[in-house]
Amino acid sequence: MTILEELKHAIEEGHPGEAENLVEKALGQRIDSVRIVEEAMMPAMRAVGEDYKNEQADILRILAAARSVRKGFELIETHDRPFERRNVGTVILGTVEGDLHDVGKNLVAIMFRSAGFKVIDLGVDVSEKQFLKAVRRTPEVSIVCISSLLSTALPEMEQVVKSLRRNDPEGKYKIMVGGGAVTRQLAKQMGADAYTENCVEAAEVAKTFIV
Ligand code: B12
Repeated sequence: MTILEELKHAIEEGHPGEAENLVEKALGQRIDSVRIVEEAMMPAMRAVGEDYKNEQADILRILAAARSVRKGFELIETHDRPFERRNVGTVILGTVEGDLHDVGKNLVAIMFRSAGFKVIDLGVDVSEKQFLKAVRRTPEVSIVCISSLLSTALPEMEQVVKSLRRNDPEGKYKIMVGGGAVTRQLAKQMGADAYTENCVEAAEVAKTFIV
């Protein structure tokens, strides 16, 4: 088994300590953080999500898997900090109010940081007010990213998009939306500038917004 296969397995089985060691080992071997996310973390969470859907995994296993990813990306974040010095642009990111899912959002943050963006992560359950406060406090912001995994949180997401737009008549920042509950069509209806299905594409599209 390659180290990334071992990591994927450790996440799927929900072993945070092991996942942390393997990420450390992978970084030590100079394996790029984008590959760690793309080839181990994303497929592992996808597999656990599928198992959950087919009732082959319970909430405890999902939480253990999510904790394993978190442990891993805490390490990646410390490792990738020098990237921020490139400062391609500033991104504000958060999961919308009512929604506590953060695994996907955190992977988005990693991808953006690896691409040289400064990321201000507002966390989960972020209200419209908090998004607005963050953009007002950050005049250099180039992109606002909103994540939602719950269909029930979509009206709130739309509200945040509309209110961010009203706040920015000159179009200084772009708005990107994503997460399992969002589709390209919904994103368009909400008036977002972009939607992508995964975090790797998200960082690629974001780069096209920076001139
Ligand atoms: C893990 C999980 C949990 C964990 C969350 C742990 C955590 N810290 O995040 C726990 C157990 C706490 C949980 C709770 C709940 N969950 Co839950 N959960 C999941 C599960 C299994 C996996 C989600 C995940 O981490 N996916 C992996 C990541 C990597 O994928 P992702 O988030 O989609 O992100 C990727 C892309 O979407 C994209 N992306 C993400 N954000 C953004 C943002 C932007 C701007 C862009 C461009 C891209 C982007 O990049 C990421 C990487 O490529 C899904 C099932 C599934 N198959 O998705 C259900 C699921 C999301 N949960 C669901 C539900 C209903 C709930 C609960 C209400 C309880 C319940 N009945 O299960 C609560 C809600 C709590 C709350 N208020 O938020 C439903 C949602 C249904 C719906 N459409 O509304 C799902 C789909 C399960 C299901 N089939 O019923 N959950």
